[in-house]
Amino acid sequence: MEKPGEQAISRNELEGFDKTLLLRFYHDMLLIRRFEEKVAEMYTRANIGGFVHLNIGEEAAVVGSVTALEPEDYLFSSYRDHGIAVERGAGAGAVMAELYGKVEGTSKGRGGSMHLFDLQHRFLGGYAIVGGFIPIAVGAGLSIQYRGGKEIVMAIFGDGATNIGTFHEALNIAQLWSLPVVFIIVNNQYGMGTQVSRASAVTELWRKGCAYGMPGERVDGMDVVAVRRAVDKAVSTVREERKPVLIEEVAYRYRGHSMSDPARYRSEEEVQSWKQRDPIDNLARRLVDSGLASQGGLEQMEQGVEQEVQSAVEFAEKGSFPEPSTLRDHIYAGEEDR
Ligand SMILES: Cc1ncc(C[n+]2csc(CCOP(=O)(O)OP(=O)(O)O)c2C)c(N)n1
Ligand SMILES: [Mg+2]
Repeated sequence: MEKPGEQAISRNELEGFDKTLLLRFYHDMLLIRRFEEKVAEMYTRANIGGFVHLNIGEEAAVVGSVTALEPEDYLFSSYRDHGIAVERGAGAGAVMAELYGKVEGTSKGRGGSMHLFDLQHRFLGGYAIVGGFIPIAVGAGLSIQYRGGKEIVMAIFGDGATNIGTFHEALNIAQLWSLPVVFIIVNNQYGMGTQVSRASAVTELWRKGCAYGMPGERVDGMDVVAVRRAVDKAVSTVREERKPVLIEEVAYRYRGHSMSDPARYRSEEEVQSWKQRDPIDNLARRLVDSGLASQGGLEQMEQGVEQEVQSAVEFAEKGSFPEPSTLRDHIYAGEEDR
């Protein structure tokens, strides 16, 4: 039963966000959820190989962060990148094809799950080394500054990455040289099987920016509106003042670290307690309560999303595997090195 005053609260929470944008948030989060569920299914059926890390549970963090960027901005992410690439515009079909190892994929079938890449949408990867790409994102910021550009860079990584040396080196240089980078930590509580409190001396991870005089904040990563509000603020600081900001989005991954992780290091009660705050259900309830959408309208949107995911699978299945003769194409080594 709804408590008195709840509607007014939901309206207030959604203030400043128009209906079109809120419905887009709902659509995009649902698309990521259904896409990832399909990836899990296709992995189990051995249509997808290698390692696969899903964004399920982190949809609000992905959508609230990535939608705050302009098309000319640059985006980097860890290997947990399917939802991020889809949200940036790479296309569910091209991302699925990459997971299938097909030439129609974002990296011509050579990268797979952890190495999605889409230059056209300025999504510069997909990196498998924890924390390894954070200095590369800072390098992109330096390049923008050097050219006198107006773009900014966003780097999205996990809680575990904040314990890696490169994170600290990157934050230091970004602040020292006033580089236009939004650093986003998706704190999903674990780095593989290790809880944040067992790996990090400081558990409010955004505070790590204080060591470098970098402003930041922590936000509820299960609430897409809260995420987008915080990231909007960070993006405008970075864009206008040309200096970095660190945001921590507190979320949870519902599945194991990768498809091969049975997640025995946490209790079912813990997982269920986070699912109570599911980002998609949470937004659906607020949309309906505030009269911005009807239950029927949301169900119709869900059918459309399922169709989009089905089309992505068909696109991937119709695609072709790279010809063995092209094995040495698209690599850095020159002709003389082959
Ligand atoms: C430098 C490095 N060390 C270890 C690993 C193995 N490894 C892969 S993912 C991972 C956990 C990272 O956790 P986090 O940064 O919180 O990201 P999440 O997977 O939770 O999104 C580890 C230790 C790696 N890929 N790179
Ligand atoms: Mg983590």
